[in-house]
Amino acid sequence: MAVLEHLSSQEAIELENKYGAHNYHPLPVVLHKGEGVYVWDVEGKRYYDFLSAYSAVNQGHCHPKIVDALIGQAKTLALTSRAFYNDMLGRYEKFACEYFGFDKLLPMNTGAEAVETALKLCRKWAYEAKGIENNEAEIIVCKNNFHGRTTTIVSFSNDPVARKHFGPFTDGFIRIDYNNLRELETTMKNNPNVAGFLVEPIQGEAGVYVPDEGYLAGAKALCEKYNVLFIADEVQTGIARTGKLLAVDHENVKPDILILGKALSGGAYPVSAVLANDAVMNVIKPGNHGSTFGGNPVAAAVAIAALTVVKEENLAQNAHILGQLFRDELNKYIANSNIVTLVRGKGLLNAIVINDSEDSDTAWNICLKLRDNGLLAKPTHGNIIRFAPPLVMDREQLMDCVGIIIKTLKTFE
Ligand code: IF1
Repeated sequence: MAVLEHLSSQEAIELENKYGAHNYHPLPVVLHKGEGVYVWDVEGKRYYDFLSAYSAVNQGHCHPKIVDALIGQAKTLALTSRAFYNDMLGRYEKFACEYFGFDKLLPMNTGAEAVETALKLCRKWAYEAKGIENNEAEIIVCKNNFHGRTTTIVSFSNDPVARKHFGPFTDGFIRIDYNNLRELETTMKNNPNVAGFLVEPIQGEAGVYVPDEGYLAGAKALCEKYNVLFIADEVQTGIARTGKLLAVDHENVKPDILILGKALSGGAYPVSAVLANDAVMNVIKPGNHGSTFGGNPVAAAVAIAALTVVKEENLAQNAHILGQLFRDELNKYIANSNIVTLVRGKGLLNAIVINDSEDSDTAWNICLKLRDNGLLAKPTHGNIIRFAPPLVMDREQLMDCVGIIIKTLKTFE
């Protein structure tokens, strides 16, 4: 079979099965093309994408402005490494620093790399600015967190599937309950070696778990009180997804360290970043950290375009309005439903909880039926289905999707 020969869904799935490592269990649909809020499978069937590559494609599939930036820069200069300067990185750094309101940016590629970068930055700040004794720094994290898949990041996960047989693990993390300010304060008070608090403003993988109002602002105030860095992982919640540019903006919180990924590129390219002010970022010196691809000219051009689209198309406001509509419509249905217990979320990051045990396959079966009805979503943690469409959706399309979702749920009542 020639590599470029047309494949059926079945053939494509068999190839991945035979030659790919089995580190995923995808929904059986083979996608070939995307545009805006839609994707098409290899047989030409069209679907609404209600995952958006886990919120990487906030700007919609193949956004022409982002694709143009990608192609134009790829034809001019793709990679220099950081051994030399390039004429795109500084432009992008200035653009992003002004856009998010920070002094400096450190460019990486994937979300997990950016989280690792933030952890290293926090530790170095702890020893060189806060004055913690070498190797004693602790970083507080939350139960049921998801921050990526490196050995250090899985060290402080409590997901047995993500952790089992990947030890020995990295020390220096204290895990506390999410959404619990009292435990956060006790931990900081009892431990002078705490350097940072790493938190997702909404826990995505945990099932779109939204903390109480005031939690983020309260946590930030505690960080100030105990001279601890507030590290916001906005890899999934950032870039307009929750109805504001950043999810911390809902509580007017400014993180000491901001972690971005995914939609920073609109999904066109792996681009991640860590932002901080000088007092923190300046502890990093030449040789301390880096990446061959981080800050490459293509990434810089793509990120500028992707962030420009977010503002030009008012994606945060659209996510806010459509998200409210989505939850209102689903709540009307849920009032008389036996199969769905609740809908929760912010902006266009939402989830429904299916009324069945965590190990049941009901949510999976609902997703298969949604697929048949032309909408793609994926269960998380057994009985929860996440709904995160591209933010370029319009009201009519959203109502069409609500119709598909309710029609599908009805067949499971
Ligand atoms: C997978 C979830 C989403 C993230 C936060 C860092 C990263 C992620 C808050 C790492 C990545 C992903 C990765 C993806 C599944 C996914 C996910 F279901 F696990 F929770 F988005 F909802 N911080 N999230 O959510 O970024 O290194 O992947 O670029 O397949 O592992 P990455």
